[in-house]
Amino acid sequence: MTPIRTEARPGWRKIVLNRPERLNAFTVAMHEALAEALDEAAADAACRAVLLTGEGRGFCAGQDLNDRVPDEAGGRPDLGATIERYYNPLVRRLRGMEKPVVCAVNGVAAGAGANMALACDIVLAAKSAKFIQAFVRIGLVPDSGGTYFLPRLIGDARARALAITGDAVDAAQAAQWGLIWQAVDDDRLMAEAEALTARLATQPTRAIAMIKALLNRSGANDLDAQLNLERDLQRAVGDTTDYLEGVQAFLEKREPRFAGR
Ligand code: T3D
Repeated sequence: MTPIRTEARPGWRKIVLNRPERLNAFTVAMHEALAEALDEAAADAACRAVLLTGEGRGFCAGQDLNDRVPDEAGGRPDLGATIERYYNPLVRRLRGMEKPVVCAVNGVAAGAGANMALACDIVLAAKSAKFIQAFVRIGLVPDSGGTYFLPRLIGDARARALAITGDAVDAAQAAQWGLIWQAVDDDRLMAEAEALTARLATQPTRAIAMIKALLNRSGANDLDAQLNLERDLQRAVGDTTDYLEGVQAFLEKREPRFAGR
């Protein structure tokens, strides 16, 4: 069974983590297949939005711990090397992709699985889903951007408690805290996530790419630097066909037909 499944839809792609028997935990093969699927979506001009989700009852349980047993001589895996080679590039791919990435968290999201979801642009979760900073439960620290995303999304007090205790947060609480966009009834999750992704695929893609770039920089920039960046990107987006269409459609009192360029 292939660890990643991609479904092409009109204007967008659905990428499914596909190791349900292990709650879609990461192996090297799954990392490599996911990287390839994301790169293909990024490179395809006809794909203007991406939906990421998991097969089965879990979203993603982080690193597959079966791959972390010391070898017969007691040799330990170099965790820094796998972070460098797989997890950090994954977060950078999601954040850096010049199109919106929706995440439908269909079940438990633990460890790097939880933080991969937080790296996406808009996160919907089934009400039965849980987010767990599971790292401390096995003697590790949060990775995949957890210590970056958590305090920015939910504040220092909640970030510290979640990271230090490894306690689970359910989807409703996560939405109330601002960790995710919405908690959705389980039987509505996929329809709502697909409808949202399909809608985003009809929006001004270049503008969305620049919105992502602005928000990605806002945590590190001071106000002056951010104002300058807004000026520069507004100048750039003002040259797109979609901007002309947006203004024209407004003046003609009709819905815009954005081409994504
Ligand atoms: O290593 C590095 O390179 C550094 C990077 C690290 C990144 C990380 O993500 S570290 C964190 C790794 N993940 C975890 O520690 C989570 C481990 N899993 C769990 O704590 C629980 O499975 C869950 C809380 C996620 C879900 O619990 P529950 O009760 O709903 O399901 P379960 O029964 O525990 O799991 C179902 C099956 O999936 C089970 O297999 P079985 O018994 O049916 O054959 C279980 O062993 C398997 N599974 C779940 N998570 C993992 C896993 N197998 C391997 N690795 C997993 N992470």
